[in-house]
Amino acid sequence: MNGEKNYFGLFFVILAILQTASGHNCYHGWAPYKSHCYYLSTTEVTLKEALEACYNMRADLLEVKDRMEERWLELQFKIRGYVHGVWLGYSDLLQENQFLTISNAEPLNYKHWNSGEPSNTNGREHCVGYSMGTKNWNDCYCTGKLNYVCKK
Ligand SMILES: [Ca+2]
Ligand SMILES: [Ca+2]
Repeated sequence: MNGEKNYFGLFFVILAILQTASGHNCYHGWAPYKSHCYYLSTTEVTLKEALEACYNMRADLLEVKDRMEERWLELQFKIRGYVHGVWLGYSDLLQENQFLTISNAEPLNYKHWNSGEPSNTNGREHCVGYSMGTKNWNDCYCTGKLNYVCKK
């Protein structure tokens, strides 16, 4: 009986060592960065489709924490050949020009708007995309199509 218990304990010790050695617990196909896992899309979709895809994978649409994380993401976008941009999990649909996180409706801690943005062009730009061209953020139509990242 005791021996069986010890083997069981040993199993978990080995598991813990393996996890520490690999440094993360991300599923296959998800990229690890610090304590998070990222699914980077291979197609461009609308914001609604991106939200649904992340929800189905029990993750949030990308919210960028700081410049360091954004730099890492920029490299991932480049490597994958993203052309236009990437959806960010923010919107000002609730109140114009008050951008909140879609996951928790909280104000943004980190922002990286392009100069002159958010512009709310035609009074209809209520979603946010990272632009591959300018390497920063722009408010845009929610019905456009961009790549997306799910984060958990
Ligand atoms: Ca707006
Ligand atoms: Ca804009």
